[in-house]
Amino acid sequence: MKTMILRALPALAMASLGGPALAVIDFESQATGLVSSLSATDQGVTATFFNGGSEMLAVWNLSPYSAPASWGSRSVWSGGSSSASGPTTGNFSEGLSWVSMEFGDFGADDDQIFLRAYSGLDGSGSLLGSVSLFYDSSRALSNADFVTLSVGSATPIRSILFGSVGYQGLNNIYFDNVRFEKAGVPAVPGPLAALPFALGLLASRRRKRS
Ligand SMILES: [Ca+2]
Ligand SMILES: [Ca+2]
Ligand SMILES: [Ca+2]
Repeated sequence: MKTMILRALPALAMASLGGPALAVIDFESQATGLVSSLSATDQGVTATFFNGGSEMLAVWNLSPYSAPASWGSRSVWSGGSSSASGPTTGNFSEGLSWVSMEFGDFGADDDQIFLRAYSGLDGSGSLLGSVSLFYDSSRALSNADFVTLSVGSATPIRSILFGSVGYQGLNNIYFDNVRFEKAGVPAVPGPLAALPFALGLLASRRRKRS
């Protein structure tokens, strides 16, 4: 039994030093093209994105257009086949304490980019946070110029509404790297609390050996 605990210790210590894991949805495993909805899972939380109605999302490979390397080879265009008229929705299978997203496009239009968080699915319930940022027409992903919007809340976040008000007042912006933390996950992970005990055990075992 003690041997098992000792064997587990290095892994335990490694996990603790890394801190709480941050979920990241980077869309890299998605196929390019138009989709009515897009789902991805990380850290046990499934995120589902859609525009609703007949409006689509479009998965693009922006690397040939000199998008930032951190955007990889898959990103999502909120405007679908043309430009969506309303915000894009993101639903989460579990409540979150914090969510952030990266946005940008290739100049051409002024974009008022926004991210709003809600306690219910599909933008229902209480508005828990709202951020907005102006990304003028001179700014472009090809200059590694993107913006990151984030919202945190003590009440668990179950959905977000986001996008831009851009050309002709429509929602037309690329987004990528959706990061989030599950609600109720302590800042110090569980294994760290057990570490002093485990180290004490290790010390006592070493003393017995010597
Ligand atoms: Ca990506
Ligand atoms: Ca723009
Ligand atoms: Ca735009």
